[in-house]
Amino acid sequence: MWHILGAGSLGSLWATRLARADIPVQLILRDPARLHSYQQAGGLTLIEQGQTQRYPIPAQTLDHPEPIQRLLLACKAYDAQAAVARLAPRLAAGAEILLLQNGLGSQDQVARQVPQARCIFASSTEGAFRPADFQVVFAGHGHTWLGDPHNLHAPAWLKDLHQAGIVHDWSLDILSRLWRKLALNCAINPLTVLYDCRNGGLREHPAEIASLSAELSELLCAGGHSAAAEDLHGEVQRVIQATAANYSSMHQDVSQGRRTEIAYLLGYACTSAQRHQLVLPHLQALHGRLLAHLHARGLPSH
Ligand code: NAD
Ligand code: KPL
Repeated sequence: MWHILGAGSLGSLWATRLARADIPVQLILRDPARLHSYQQAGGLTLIEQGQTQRYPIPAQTLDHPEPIQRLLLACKAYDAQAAVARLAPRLAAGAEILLLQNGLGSQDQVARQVPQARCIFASSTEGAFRPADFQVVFAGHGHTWLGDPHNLHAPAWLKDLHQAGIVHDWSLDILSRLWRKLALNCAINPLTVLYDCRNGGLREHPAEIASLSAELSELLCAGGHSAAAEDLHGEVQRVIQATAANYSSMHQDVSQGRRTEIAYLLGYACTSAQRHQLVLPHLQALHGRLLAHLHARGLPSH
């Protein structure tokens, strides 16, 4: 049985694909009001390549007594620790938690909160969004890497993901994967917010992209992730080119007045630089500009 916390974009994308493959799934929703709205909706709807299908997946609230053996945590990084704290009493012996959060920092917060559970980290390039409550559009096929920095042994339930068509690999160095993605996000997303542009608009700022990529590479190497630093600048340029017409996830959050995951991306990078006593002036200036920008719009900076 998979318990899935959060009927947002990724949680719904995973829940519907697992349910479609006849794998037992239970959704965990915040409170009775949200459970009631879900029941009124009659389930989760997946929209994929123009096809719409509703799945009446069972759901329960956070404080339901059923024990949890395997939890997919599909909330934002800033909600992860509090959500897990609510579920801690329900975790069975040997429970496993799959963490879908982008960036870094929330995984350690969760692991500290529930030291008895095995935490598996994920890094995903899949794309999904919610056109309405309890509906999800599978917008971009991608890949999900899973790994556990403390235990290289792959869990047997990866077969469920195969069965559900969730394209994935078990990674023996998930931290490097997460750092590489964090570096790409730090080089691209904040500038798209500050210049209010699509990713392709950054082609007009090659010097800034080059200095940020160089500083992020230095940070990755200082943290022992030199493989993740390899040709970072080249990959940043390739991602900008390949996603030129898209707005970055952070741009979408800010333009829709939503809280960003800045503390788990650029904030985490700057704190880590301080810890390594690195002086990274472009990265630190970018952080300052982004914080001021968010502040001016009344958005949280953590
Ligand atoms: P989302 O905002 O669509 O969904 C999060 C859901 O979690 C919301 O429905 C929210 O109500 C719920 N939630 C939060 N706290 C809860 C609690 N205590 N109890 C019950 N429900 C709770 O977010 P998302 O887009 O699915 O993103 C989740 C994570 O995946 C983020 O870290 C994001 O960066 C990452 N990610 C998303 C995508 C994407 O395409 N959406 C792609 C890659 C990575
Ligand atoms: O992952 C991304 C995002 O929008 O969050 C891209 C733009 C691909 C890289 O930063």
